Amino acid sequence: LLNSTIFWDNRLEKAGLLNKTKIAEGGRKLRKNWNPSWVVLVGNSLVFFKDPKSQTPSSWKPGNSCPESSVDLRGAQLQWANNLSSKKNVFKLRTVTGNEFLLQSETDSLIREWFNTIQSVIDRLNRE
Ligand code: I3P
Repeated sequence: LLNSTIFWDNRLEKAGLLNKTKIAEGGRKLRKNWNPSWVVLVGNSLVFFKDPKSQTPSSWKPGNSCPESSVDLRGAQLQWANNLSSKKNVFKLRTVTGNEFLLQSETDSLIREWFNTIQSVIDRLNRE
């Protein structure tokens, strides 16, 4: 556990609570289902954890908690998507496999930070 914790700490870019809904799976449209999600940007992946009420910044680490899903950011596309929701501060993440997520926060500065950080990881992967 200690080694895997150190591994995660070294690759951790960002973690926090966002509202999330998946809107497409493999290009097929899904019905929205907004839920708060503990979101962790680590290495080349965005990892989602359920039940944020039981999550703390230490409890999502390997061995303590099981991720709900994870997204490979290589080749992914990010765009602001306030046209796709009645909520404010929404952006869309589309993976190469055609999975699409909306992520949202009521806090303007927070959602901008998430957008910029995820975009910088995508840009880094595109340069590799
Ligand atoms: C949806 C729900 C979503 C809403 C969506 C509704 O209804 O209200 O919150 O998305 O709007 O269809 P239901 O619960 O009956 O599925 P936003 O909150 O993002 O606006 P949409 O169909 O215009 O995407």
